[in-house]
Amino acid sequence: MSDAEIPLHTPDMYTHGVLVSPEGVGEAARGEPKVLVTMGSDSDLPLMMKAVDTLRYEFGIPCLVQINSVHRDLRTVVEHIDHLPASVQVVIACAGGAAHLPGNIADLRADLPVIGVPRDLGALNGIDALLSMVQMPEGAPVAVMAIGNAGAINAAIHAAKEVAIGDPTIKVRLQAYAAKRKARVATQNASLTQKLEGYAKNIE
Ligand code: RP5
Repeated sequence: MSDAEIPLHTPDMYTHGVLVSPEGVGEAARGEPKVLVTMGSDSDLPLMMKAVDTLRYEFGIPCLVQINSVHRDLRTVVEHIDHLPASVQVVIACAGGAAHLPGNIADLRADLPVIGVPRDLGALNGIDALLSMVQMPEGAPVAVMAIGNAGAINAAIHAAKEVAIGDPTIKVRLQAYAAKRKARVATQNASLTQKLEGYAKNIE
């Protein structure tokens, strides 16, 4: 399908979810969502924007962003997750505290891989969310990332790798992303002499 043929997103296309693509947000977005990025509260959004932006700008993958709270409105979560667009191939789910959202989705959707992002929140600073997600009993797996920002970005990369299994263009973008990371090491090595001289001056 060429870019011109990809339909513009219309507001009634998704229930309680917002499409985000490289072209824009909501009505300005294009394409079909390949990834669901969901979270327990919009207070998780600053963290999950790291995942949304990585999907959008690094890999050009449209995603559906949706709030799903298993402790405030479990029935709506079931409704949403049962009726995801058929184009969704992988779910990224973030929560803080006693974080049941990713595990619940893993049970509701036996057909979709679920990636969990523990939010660094509250008295235990994310350790509670990490353990709630990673200690899923047998049968409902959640691929759990690191607590916080690194976890959100890695969730997007991992989701892109899953989408790339059936889409060679995403494979190319993953390779370009890896090349950028390698270039950063080369740049650091190139400026190392200067930095070491700076440290030496401070000691003298
Ligand atoms: C979880 O409770 C959410 O995922 C969030 O991390 C946490 C706190 O939510 P708010 O009280 O900020 O809405 O369900």
